[in-house]
Amino acid sequence: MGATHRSDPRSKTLDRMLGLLENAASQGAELVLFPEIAFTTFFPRYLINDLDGLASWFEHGDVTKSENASPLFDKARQLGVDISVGFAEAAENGGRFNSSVYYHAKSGSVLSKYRKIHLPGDFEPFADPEATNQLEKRYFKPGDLGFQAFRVPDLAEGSEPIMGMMICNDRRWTEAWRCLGLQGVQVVLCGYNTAGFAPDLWGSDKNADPKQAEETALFHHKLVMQHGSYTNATFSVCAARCGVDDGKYSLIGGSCIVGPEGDILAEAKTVEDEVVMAECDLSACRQGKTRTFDFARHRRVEHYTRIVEQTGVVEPPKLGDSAPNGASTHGEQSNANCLQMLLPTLPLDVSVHGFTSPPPAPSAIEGNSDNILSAAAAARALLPLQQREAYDAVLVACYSEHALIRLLREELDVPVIGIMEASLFAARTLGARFGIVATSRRSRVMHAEAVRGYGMEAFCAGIESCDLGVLDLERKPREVVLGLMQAAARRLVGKGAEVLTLGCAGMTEMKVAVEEAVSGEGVRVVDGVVAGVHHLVGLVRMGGKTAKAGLYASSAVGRKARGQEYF
Ligand code: CDT
Repeated sequence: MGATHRSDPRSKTLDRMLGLLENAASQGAELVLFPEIAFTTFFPRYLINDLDGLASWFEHGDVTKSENASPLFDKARQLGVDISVGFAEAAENGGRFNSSVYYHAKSGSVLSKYRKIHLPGDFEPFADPEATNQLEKRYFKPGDLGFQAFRVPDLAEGSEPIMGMMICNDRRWTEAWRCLGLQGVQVVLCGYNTAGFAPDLWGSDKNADPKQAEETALFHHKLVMQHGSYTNATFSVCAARCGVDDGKYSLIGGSCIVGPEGDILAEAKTVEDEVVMAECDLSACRQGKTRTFDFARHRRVEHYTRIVEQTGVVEPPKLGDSAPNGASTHGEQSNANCLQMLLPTLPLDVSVHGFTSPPPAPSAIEGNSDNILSAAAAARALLPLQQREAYDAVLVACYSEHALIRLLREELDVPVIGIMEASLFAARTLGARFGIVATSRRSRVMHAEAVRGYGMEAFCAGIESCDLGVLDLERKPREVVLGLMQAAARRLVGKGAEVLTLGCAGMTEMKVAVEEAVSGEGVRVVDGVVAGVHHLVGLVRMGGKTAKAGLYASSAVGRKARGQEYF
C-alpha cells in the first residue's frame, strides 16, 4: 500500500484496500496479506496527547466487526479469500497493541491473532522537532500472545499449511523466526512500516544521502526476510505501507514473497498500491526442514541458554583487566547469575530486567561510602529508566539496608525491597531462627545492625563471616569460596539456625553448595534475589503501593522549591 496521509479519511483507505483485495482475488489469490496498521497512516510517528484523538486511531473490540474495518472482512468472506491484516488494537481489558489477525474466509472467523512483540523506537519524542519519531513504546504494550503458529484449513489443496505472523520490527529478530520455525511454519506473514531516511530513528549519519539511506533500509529488510525464510525453511510474505506520507515521511517499499531457500519469488515494482503475487508450492519447505535445518537432529540447545536468560550484552572481561582489578565486570556477571537463578522460578507473566548501576557507581559495596555513592549513581540512571519502562516493582540486589531502597521508596510508588529484608521475611516464615552467611568480617557487623534495624534480632541465631571480600567470591578459587561458605553454614546450624540466608547477591549461584553442606539437618537456604522477586510479585498482584503518608513521602516538591533538581 502506498502513501496514506494523516488527513486521509478512513473510508478512502478502506476503499483502496477493498480494491486491492478484489484485484488479488481476480488473479486467483487464496490469501492476501495487508501491511502493519493498514487502515490508517502510521500514527505512532506523531505525539498525540489527547486521549480521544488517540482512541480514533485504534479498532475497539472485535476488529472484524469494527465500523472502519468490517467491510474488508465481509469482502474477504464474499470472495472466499483469506486475509491477514495489521491494525492498532484497543483490547477490551484496556490494553493497546499493534496487532494483526488471520481471517479465514470460508468459516468467517479469526483463526489467529498476533500482537507485535518487538516494539521499536521510543516512549518520548526526539528533542529535534524535525526528527522522525516512532513512539510505539508509548502507544502499545509488547504483545502477550507469543509467536504462535497455526494451521489453516481449506487452503493449498487441503494441506492445512502451518502459518505464523510477525509484525515489522519482529522480522529483524532471529528469535522470532526460530519460535515459528520450531513449530514447523511454512508461511510467515509480516506487514511493515519501515522509515526510509530517518537518521535519528536509525542512529545513522544525518548528512547521508537520503536515497542511499533508503537503499540501505531496503537492503536490511530483504536481508532479514531472506535469512529468516532460509534458516527456517519457510515461505515468507511481507507487505509494506510505503511511499511518502504527509509529503514528508518516506517509507520503504520492498513488499515481496520469499521462498524457503531464501529466494525472492515476487517483488513490488512501485511504492504505490500494488498487488504482488506468487504461487507457493509448500512442499518446497521439505528440503530445508529435512536436511540443513532439521532442527531435531542438529540443534544444540544446551549451548543456547544465553538466548533466553540474557537480554542485554554481557561482554567478556577486558583483556588485561583480570579479576583482581576487573571489578567493573563483577556487577554484570552477578546480574547474569541472579537472572539465571530466577528464570526457572518465574511465572509466565513476570519478566525481570537486571540493571547494573553504571559508572561512577562503585563495583562492589563493602562499606557506607560505597553504599551511598552507589545509591546516588543508581538512582540517577534508574529514575529516568523507570519513567520510560514503568516497571511494576524494584528489587535492590545488595544484601544490606542499602540507601537506594529508601531513596526509591520516596521517589516511586511501586513496591521496593532489598534482598536482605526479603530474605529475612522469607526466613522468618520458613523457620523460627535464621542465620546469615556473610562475606567479610565487616559485613557481619553491618548485617547485625541491619537485622536490629529490621526488628529481627530476636529471631537471629547468628551471622558468620567467610572472611571474603565481595569480589573474592569470583576471583578466589571456587572450591576455596565454597569451602568457606559451607563452613560458615555449618557453624550457623551449630548455633541453632533453621534457615540460612546468603549475605550477598554474588552468592546466589553458590546456594546449592550451601544446601549440600546442611542438607542432612532439615535446614533450608533462602536466596534473597529469588525471595525478593516473589515477594514483590505477590505485592504487585495485591495492587500494593508504597505508602506516601509518612517516611516515604517524596521530597520532590521541596527540592523543586529549593531549585535543587539533583536527579
Ligand atoms: N514499524 C516498525 O516496526 N518499523 C521499524 C522501524 C525501525 S525504528 C528504528 C522496523 O523495524 O522496520
